[in-house]
Amino acid sequence: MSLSLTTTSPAASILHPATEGAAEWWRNAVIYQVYPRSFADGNGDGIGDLKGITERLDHLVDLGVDALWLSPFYKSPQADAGYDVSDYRQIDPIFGDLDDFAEMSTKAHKLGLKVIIDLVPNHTSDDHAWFKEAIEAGPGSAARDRYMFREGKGENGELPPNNWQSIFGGPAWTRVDQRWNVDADGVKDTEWYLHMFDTRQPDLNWQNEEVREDFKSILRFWLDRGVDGFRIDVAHGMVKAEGLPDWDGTTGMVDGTKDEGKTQVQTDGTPDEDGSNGGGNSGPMFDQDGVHEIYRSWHEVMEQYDGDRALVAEAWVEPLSRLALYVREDEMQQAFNFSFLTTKWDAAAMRTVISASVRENDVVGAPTTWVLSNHDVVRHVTRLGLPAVVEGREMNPNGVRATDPQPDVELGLRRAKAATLQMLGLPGSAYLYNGEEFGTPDHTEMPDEYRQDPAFERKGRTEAGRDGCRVPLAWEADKPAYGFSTTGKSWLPQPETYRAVAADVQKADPNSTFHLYKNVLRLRREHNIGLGSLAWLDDFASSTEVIAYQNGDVIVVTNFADAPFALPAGAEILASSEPLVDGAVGTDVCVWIKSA
Ligand code: ISL
Ligand code: CA
Repeated sequence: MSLSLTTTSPAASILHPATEGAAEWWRNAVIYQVYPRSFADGNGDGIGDLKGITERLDHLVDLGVDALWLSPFYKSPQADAGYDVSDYRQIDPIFGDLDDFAEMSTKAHKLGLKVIIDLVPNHTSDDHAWFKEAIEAGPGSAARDRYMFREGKGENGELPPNNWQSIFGGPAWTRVDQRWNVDADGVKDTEWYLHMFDTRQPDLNWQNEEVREDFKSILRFWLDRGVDGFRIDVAHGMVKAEGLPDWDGTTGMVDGTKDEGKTQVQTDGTPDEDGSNGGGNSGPMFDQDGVHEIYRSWHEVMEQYDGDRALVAEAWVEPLSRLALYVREDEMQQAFNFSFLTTKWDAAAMRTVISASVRENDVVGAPTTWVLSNHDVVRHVTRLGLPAVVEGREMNPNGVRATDPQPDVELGLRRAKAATLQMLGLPGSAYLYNGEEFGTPDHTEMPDEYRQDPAFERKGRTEAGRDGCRVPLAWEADKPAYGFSTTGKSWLPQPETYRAVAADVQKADPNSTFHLYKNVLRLRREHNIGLGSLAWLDDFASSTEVIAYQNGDVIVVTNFADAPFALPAGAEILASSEPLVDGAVGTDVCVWIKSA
């Protein structure tokens, strides 16, 4: 039997009013994340670069996005794929130079695209001049005060200053003499330094005035070069609790088990009423109130420039009411909604997290920043195809490898397309991760010897880590490295499955994932969805497994039920994640229809 419409007219519960009049561009923008290493290789060395990006910018216009965000391209020893910066005012030679950046950004602006770059203020590389100076200068020096150096505990300082663990695994402290022989004068350097990530990523001391001043100057350096905004890495981590108290939780990457009170991003994807599903970091190293003062000061810097420049927070913070504090009027403009990203594929769970997101952001007058995939998580096309997805653990694993349960590829793609349509119909801004418009999956069988994510080794090879979602993109099915580079080189191996998701194959097929994305992005613009409103149509269907909301003149319906859902006769279909069968919306399908 198929599910049907209720006979009474649908009652709407209005959650979010439309934004009136002209608004800043970031309120409704669709922003495309370019992962520079993996987008396009312009010089054949197998690593993506700025020249490659410039050459492929037309694709972003064809797709129909408003802006691009580039993951870090700064000078870096690449111990964490560039999230370990040794000079914030230089481009790493593997990506090009400042002229290549200017060329890329000029072309992007000519094409009408805004450019957001990544800023990494929580930590530097151990190759940064400041850190080298700190090691040289020794305990008590002004140079050491820029970082988090402390004496150890125990009789001879042999124990770390506290029990914090690195997000990437292992202790969050390294003792200086474990790495450097700086006891020339016969005195051992027994201070420890804090690194919430890799040993090569020392945390900065944000109580230090010089650190604060320098980052404002870095903002200006890039604002002067025309960037439209910054994505702020680990935006919830810069300020640590006074006294650096011990913490009984463990720390880690996103992980599929829910465990209250842990710093780990552990979630089974079931949100509470406030939107929390365990997908946030907590503990004395995260989300301290003092961090907001920094963003207020950055807001003032941004204000001095024209054109509504924007800051977007990468903050794994829950509940959503805490996350909303980052986007108060005098702070940042956007904050990635990771509670949404980590929510399982389930009608009630989706409805709960969407409601909480919009409600909490409305309190501070900010748009919600929707996202389903990025360079740190299993791509949603793969994630949603994993077995036992609704039961928990496999929902948000830290990577998938050959020995793990493999995804159902067809189911994953079906659900991912529905999830994307459901997301893009919502008011607010949305981020896409390069390749998702082709249905690009993770490489879930990458041999371990290729892995480069520092978390893989630091976790004792117990989790695959993030390399699977970072594989270079496929552009031309029949070219070497699927057109990623001219030489066939590729810094991570591409699986055979990438042939079907190559851009040229996708663009030639009118029924492809690419054309679905392109069509929906066009509709989103035409119907002013991003600045629109959200009203749940409570009685749209007789089953709670079918959820429907109205945004302006568009109704978005997602069917999570096992049975097909029959649309009203004559319903005008604007877009559908899968073709309808006899006018009915199948299981795991999302449709956009025109409201009567
Ligand atoms: O575990 C998390 C997400 O899976 C978060 O706790 C954590 O905040 C996140 O991993 C931070 O990521 C960012 O900073 C890292 C870098 O490796 C990531 O690529 C970047 O997105 C360190 O700079
Ligand atoms: Ca290259």
